[in-house]
Amino acid sequence: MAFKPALVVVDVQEDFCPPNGSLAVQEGRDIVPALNALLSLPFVIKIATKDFHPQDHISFASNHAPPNNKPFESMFTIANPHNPGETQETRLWPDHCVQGTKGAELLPELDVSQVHHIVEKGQDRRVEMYSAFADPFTSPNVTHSNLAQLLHEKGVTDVYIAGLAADYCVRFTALDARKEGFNTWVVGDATKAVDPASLPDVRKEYEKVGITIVGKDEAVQRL
Ligand code: VGL
Ligand code: ZN
Repeated sequence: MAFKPALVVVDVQEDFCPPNGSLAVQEGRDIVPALNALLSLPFVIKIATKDFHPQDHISFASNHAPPNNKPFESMFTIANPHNPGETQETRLWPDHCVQGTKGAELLPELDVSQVHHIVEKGQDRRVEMYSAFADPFTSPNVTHSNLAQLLHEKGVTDVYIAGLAADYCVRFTALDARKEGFNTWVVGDATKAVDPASLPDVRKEYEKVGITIVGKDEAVQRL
């Protein structure tokens, strides 16, 4: 099968970056030159995703009662609205990427002129949605983006994923890309993590399912 690569640039938004982001990932802004280098390449389709929450989103610590509402620390059990027996433990966050706010905007230095399509995710207040494909519930999912359909329609064989954050939205987007049957590549030096200490476990998870971490230069050469 011919090599038909797609690029997915995940959540390169003000709230995930210093200096002012509410959920700033350390050095989050520093990956933009690498991302712009990737964006200049002839991928079949280049996609950017945006975390795009309503103010009452379930992942915001501010929407929960004390004492279990500490951003970054508290966990919350979310039930699948379609199947209340199915639950997910999720981490609570500071308010971030609220629709219509500065924090939800893509970084102005990101070369969005190269982006063909933007996927917004996390709009359903009832569920967390790290993956750009769907929320984590499986019986059934509560919300889907049209991303899998779009990539399949374009005949994509390989999905290259970069952006923020390596241990959350990049990770779950990569896992779902693999589940959709794509050869899946995470461009490691074009990501940054909320918890860098978690990255060895993320790497093991990728190995198990056949996701490969590549360097940006390797990705550039391949294209
Ligand atoms: C993300 C935490 C909460 C991400 C989104 O983009 O990795 N992390 N929402
Ligand atoms: Zn979020």
